[in-house]
Amino acid sequence: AFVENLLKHPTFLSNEYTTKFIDETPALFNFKKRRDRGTKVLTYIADISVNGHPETQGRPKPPAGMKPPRPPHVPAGLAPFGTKNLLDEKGPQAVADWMKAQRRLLLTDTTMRDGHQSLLATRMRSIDMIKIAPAYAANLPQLFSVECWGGATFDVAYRFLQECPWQRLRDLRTRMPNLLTQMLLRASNGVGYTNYPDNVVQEFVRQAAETGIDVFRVFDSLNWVENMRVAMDAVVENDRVCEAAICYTGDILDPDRAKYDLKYYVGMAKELEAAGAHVLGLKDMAGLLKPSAARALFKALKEEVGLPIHFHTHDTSGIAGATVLAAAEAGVDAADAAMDAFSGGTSQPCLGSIVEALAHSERDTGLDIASIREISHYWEAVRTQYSAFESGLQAPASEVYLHEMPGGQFTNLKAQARSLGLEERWPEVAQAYADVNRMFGDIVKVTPSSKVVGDMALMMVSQGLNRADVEDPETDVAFPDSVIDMMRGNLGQPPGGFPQSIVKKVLKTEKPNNERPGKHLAPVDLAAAHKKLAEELEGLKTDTEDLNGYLMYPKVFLDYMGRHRIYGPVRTLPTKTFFYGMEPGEEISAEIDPGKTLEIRLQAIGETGEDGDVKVFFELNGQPRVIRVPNRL
Ligand code: BTN
Ligand code: 3PY
Ligand code: ZN
Repeated sequence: AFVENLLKHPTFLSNEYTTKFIDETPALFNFKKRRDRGTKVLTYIADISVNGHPETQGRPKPPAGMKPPRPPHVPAGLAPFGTKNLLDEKGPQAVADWMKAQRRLLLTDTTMRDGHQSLLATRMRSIDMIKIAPAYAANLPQLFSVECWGGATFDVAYRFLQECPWQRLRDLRTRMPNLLTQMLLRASNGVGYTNYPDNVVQEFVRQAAETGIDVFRVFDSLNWVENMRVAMDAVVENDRVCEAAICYTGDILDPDRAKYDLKYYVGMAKELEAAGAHVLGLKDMAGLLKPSAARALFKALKEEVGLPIHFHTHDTSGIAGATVLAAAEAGVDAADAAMDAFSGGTSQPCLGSIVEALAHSERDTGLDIASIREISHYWEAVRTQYSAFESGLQAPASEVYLHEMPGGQFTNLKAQARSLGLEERWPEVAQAYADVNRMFGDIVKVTPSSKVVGDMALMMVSQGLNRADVEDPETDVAFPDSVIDMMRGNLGQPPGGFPQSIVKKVLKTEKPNNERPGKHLAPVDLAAAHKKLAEELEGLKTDTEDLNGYLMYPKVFLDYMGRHRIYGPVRTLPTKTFFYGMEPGEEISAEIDPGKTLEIRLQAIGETGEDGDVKVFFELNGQPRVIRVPNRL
């Protein structure tokens, strides 16, 4: 019973697990008088300094004496002509044509999205991105794009980092005016884990385009083109680059995996071309594409499809660099890589090494390696601050070819297995994951379908069930909610549908919906939703960015706003302060508005009083301030 409850707990289901004091203590929101932003930020620092941050407690600490990351100096406003200028001047089709005309291999830097999503549980804060953005603009104008938004970053920003994802995008946009910004969009699942009504997806794309996204990589977690059209059409309608992605799974070289063969991929590519994509994405989310398979696949795609092709992979196996080079040889137009300090393992292959490997060759990237070293040096210092979120994965893992887990899920599922006491039995989890995949008919596994397979695998291992037990009509199996939801058809249909036998076993007599889920979801009345949001926030003014956050994640957004009222603009704090508070005698500054900086000095932390409160003594811009916070330790 314990395991089943845990498996169904929403926090567990969202793949995130932490103790969140605030969310569980509504009394904290009963503030009467309004307090200024300085006081709010001091309250946050005082609380963390006394009680610690719930997410870093008991986790590895950054080294004592760690210096704040120092971005390289670049002349203000330097932004040589780049891909974004091309988009603004000539539109998305011109960008696609230009891609195809390049001899060099174009590169996308994923550090600000998939890099930290895959290595640091998506915990990188905006301030660490914003500070380096001008160096990208000034020194790497030859990049195809900077992937910096979407995927899990949206949800994690509100939920765990106490910051607004839209503001992050706006800040990056202004500091990289010459570079294409790129996001990952889960088609009808938006940046969430379930299908949304069509007009919610459309409104989200409209807002993302307005706030600053140029390239939308759109994918469906079951490779169902039917389920991608609404998102794709919205991107095209907003005059942004529509990169429609095929998710790669299986192995085209393996005759036993004939479901996903070369013909399958070429067929889907043609469907996406016909559906209006400007660019074809090949999204190898687990890093399964082997070098010789890449040669065959990209050769065929280049011959059969007119679109430029953009390759995304993960280095979980350790061999992704070779695959990128093979793809380059076969004529792929663009590839993803992460800056050196955020590359390798479950992240993307190493950007600097790809640049070096191709230098003086036909596909020379034209990127300046000295600038890459300088920027990666900065990222190295950034990464040090987040040691609490490192997964501890020490070496490449050929095991990925067995389980086929996406980069972002691998370490996450390992951590979940650990928290269920299954750490020693990881090989069984890996095998169960592979077995569940076959039982579900061999499906694409990527957010959210990967989570469904992961939930099922953990359930089976913890309950000692194997595939035969699950499939046996005589055994009663309590399936995780996510499995029931997927078999109902709420994530859409995989190629060929789900096997009848498993659908029957999961749904019993209930009939699944085999049509596009969005077809049956009533549109949301946006004006009414905005009114409801205003009521929830007692009249606080919100804009359409807020509304879009609320539409994706009502509770996550409202909780964020509740904490924002108490703690104010904590996104402006240095990362060390955000996660560890301050020491007596320490001084920091936080720019809460352009030109308005708080100079904060923590003088002393008092004893805990009779009432359980602690007085924390600060100087704020030279003025003494005392903040009381409860001692919860
Ligand atoms: C979260 O992880 O819940 C978001 C960050 C805000 C957490 C604050 S820190 C001060 C207070 N104490 C807690 O245990 N949570 C909140
Ligand atoms: C996401 O959906 O967040 C992914 O990174 C899928 O690979
Ligand atoms: Zn990825």
